[in-house]
Amino acid sequence: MPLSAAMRRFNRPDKNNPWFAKFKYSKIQGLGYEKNVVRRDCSSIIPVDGKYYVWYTRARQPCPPVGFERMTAVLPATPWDLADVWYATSLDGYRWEEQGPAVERGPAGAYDERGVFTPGVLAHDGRYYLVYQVARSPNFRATPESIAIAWADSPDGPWNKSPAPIVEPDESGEIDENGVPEDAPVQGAWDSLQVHDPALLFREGQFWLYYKGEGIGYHHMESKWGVAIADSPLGPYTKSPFNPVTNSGHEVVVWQYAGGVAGLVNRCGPEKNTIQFAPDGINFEVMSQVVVPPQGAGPLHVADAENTEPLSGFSWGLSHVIAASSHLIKQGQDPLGLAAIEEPWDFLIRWELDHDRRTYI
Ligand code: AAL
Repeated sequence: MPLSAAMRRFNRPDKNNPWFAKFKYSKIQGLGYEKNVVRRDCSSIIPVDGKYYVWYTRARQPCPPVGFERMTAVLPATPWDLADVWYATSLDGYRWEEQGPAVERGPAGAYDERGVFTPGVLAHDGRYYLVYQVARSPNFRATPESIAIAWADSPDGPWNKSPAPIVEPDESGEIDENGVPEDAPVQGAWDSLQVHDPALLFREGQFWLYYKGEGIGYHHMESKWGVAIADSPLGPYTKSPFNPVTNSGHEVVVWQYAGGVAGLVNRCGPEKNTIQFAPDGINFEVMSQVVVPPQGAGPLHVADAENTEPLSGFSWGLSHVIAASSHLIKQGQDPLGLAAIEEPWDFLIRWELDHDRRTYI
């Protein structure tokens, strides 16, 4: 049978592809919708002594975000402004108990004065490491954001912060007095404005910190991922000369499989909504196209050696719902009753793989 080009591409049997994923979503207890409280951008989930632990951005805000033009010392510019990293535990992955802050904003003048948010976690050699975004004050759209780290001997803390950020934006590019990064007269590198969404993996005896970059002179939805590598968890981290390692992707979601690194590439760029795999951690290839993926997802962490299938390290977890513009509603699905929510307070839900592969939608 002759095949058109489109049908030759479609012929790739995604339904039988072990990298293909569909998702089911459900409400959870303890981290759900709450007026004036933002919960979003969770870490991966790690099991410790029979309990699941998760870390996430948490902000109590007096009003919905007012934007960068109107923000003040107390009025938030964005849902993740004026936030701290909190954590919660659960026995079953559905009923969560919010435990309180793990890492909080620093004092006036500190590199993390305005916000600590969007954490990733790594348990390694009996220690726990949280990597997260930090924002300085004042916080404008053009203020660089960096990545910092804190470590503890227990997942319950106390956490010891690094004296300085461990990954900074590239120094290229220039923004003019209008302060609009997209309109910058001199374009910078792909990660010259902000480095975001850190996720830390231990592989081949080194610490691989994947992150999202946004650049001066680019639209902020032109984000891509890079990686910075260190011999010790606290650094120093060196950015890979191959960066960026993806041409697409927003929040970073990575897991280990067969000695390589897999990732959910979400929301931004020509390869959005794909699962990709790099056997060497650098050279990512598209393995499948996925349907309605979770936003800001944190999967249950599974050790590399136990990941027998491509998606064993990406089987269930938490993710956030941007209440005001839920992608689920846009897709014509509203299993969580989001359309009824009046005010835009982001919250966490649970996702899991949907093994019904009969349809793509
Ligand atoms: C998220 C993440 C980072 C951004 C913002 C909060 O989805 O990509 O954390 O800074 O949006």
